[in-house]
Amino acid sequence: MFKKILIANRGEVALRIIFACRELGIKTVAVYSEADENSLHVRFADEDVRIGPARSADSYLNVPAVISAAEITGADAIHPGYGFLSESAYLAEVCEACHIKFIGPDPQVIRLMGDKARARRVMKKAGVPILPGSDGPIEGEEKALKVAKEIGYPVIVKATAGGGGRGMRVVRVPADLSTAVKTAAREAEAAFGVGDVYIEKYIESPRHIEFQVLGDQYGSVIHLGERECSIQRRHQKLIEESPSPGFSDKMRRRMGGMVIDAAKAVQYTNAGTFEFLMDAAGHFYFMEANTRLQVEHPVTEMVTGVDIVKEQIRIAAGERLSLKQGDVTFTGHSIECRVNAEDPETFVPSPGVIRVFSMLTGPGVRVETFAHSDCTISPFYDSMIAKIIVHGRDRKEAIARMRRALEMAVVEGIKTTIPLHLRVLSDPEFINGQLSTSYMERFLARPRPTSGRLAEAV
Ligand code: MV4
Repeated sequence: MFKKILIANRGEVALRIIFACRELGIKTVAVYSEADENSLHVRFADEDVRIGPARSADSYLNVPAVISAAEITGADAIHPGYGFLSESAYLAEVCEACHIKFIGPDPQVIRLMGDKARARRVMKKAGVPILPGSDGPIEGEEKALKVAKEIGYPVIVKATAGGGGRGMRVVRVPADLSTAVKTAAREAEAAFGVGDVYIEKYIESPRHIEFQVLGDQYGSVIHLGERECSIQRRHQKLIEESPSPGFSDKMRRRMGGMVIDAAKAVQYTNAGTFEFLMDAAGHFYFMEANTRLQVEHPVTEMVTGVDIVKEQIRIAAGERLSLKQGDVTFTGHSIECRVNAEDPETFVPSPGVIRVFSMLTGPGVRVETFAHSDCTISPFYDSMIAKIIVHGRDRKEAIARMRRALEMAVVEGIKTTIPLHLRVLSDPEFINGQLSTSYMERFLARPRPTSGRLAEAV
């Protein structure tokens, strides 16, 4: 087992990784930027190294600085968390060269999944359903028109290097295809330095369902079920849950089995997430795979009882998976709300000093946060300040617990998205589990009371 792990991240996920290390008896090294000197991840790590100025590009994204910090402190592994360098095949390669274990999949697997067109081909070969589309990157206008005609409109043009919604264009008529391909390619070139795009059949208002997998270095792979992540706005997830409402055990076994085969086909190790789109008829199609720990991993932990971060560390250290597929059970229902430092009406970031911060827990309530009274929320980083995660015997109890926890949360000094969460959690459509990726857009477009008792109630 590792003696010392460097955590190449900040915020709540850095703390989450410190918790796991402490429980495993592993020493920790925090790295931090000038803006994070007084952060809790620095306070609770055994050692800390300042790696640069506030801007992420100069600190948390600086590979030489991160590697130097690991060398200086004698860390034998690096956990990248999520965001920042978590899906950098380059960091994983440099770690290999420096004999520091990168806690994540091998660089080749990270690189494969980073190329969405290649990942599509590999998944298809492994027997995972994919949407009809181009076999690889599109070469030329004629080819694009030919493929689109074959699969039928609407189609979606996506960047091979994309993900998270950047460099995407929906095309409904052939006349718009050429412009869409060009603008998507230009956007992709600017954002990722790779201008390749591919085409897929477009699904209207799909559900976003993802599967958590764990694979060890001996070829064993298990899945921990699905997460429903359809409640998002502009590709930022707001609420996630597990199980997905209306998802059957049969479906979980079927999709889970496919995901395991797919992970085995690419010799996947460590934690990973396979994302799918599900159409109204219940058909599902592979979208992309994320080669990192995800923000929403706690909902899976709550229903399975598996500590995903500890599993990641054990796997990277060369241990076998601590459980077999047959040992994985799914109990009750879990929901996560991401609390962001944003105006709940306009979503404009609301950095500043939190004067009073309190998030009471209680039965079936878990809070993951780096915030506390008198802490400063920096404008330099992601606006997520806390995750409230609940577990209940069923979805109804989970919703009631979440409402209670949100109602009793106190955050003074900055604006947060808590009022928005409370509105969603009392919406009959949400309560009935009528979810899709267009839910939030419709929800936000709906007229609502601006004053009076009803407005005060929500
Ligand atoms: C799609 C799609 C419909 N059809 N692909 C958005 C993020 C990127 N990773 C892929 N995305 C989508 N791909 C086809 N063929 C709809 C989306 C999409 C979406 C997906 C998941 C969660 C939220 C979304 C919001 C808008 C569009």
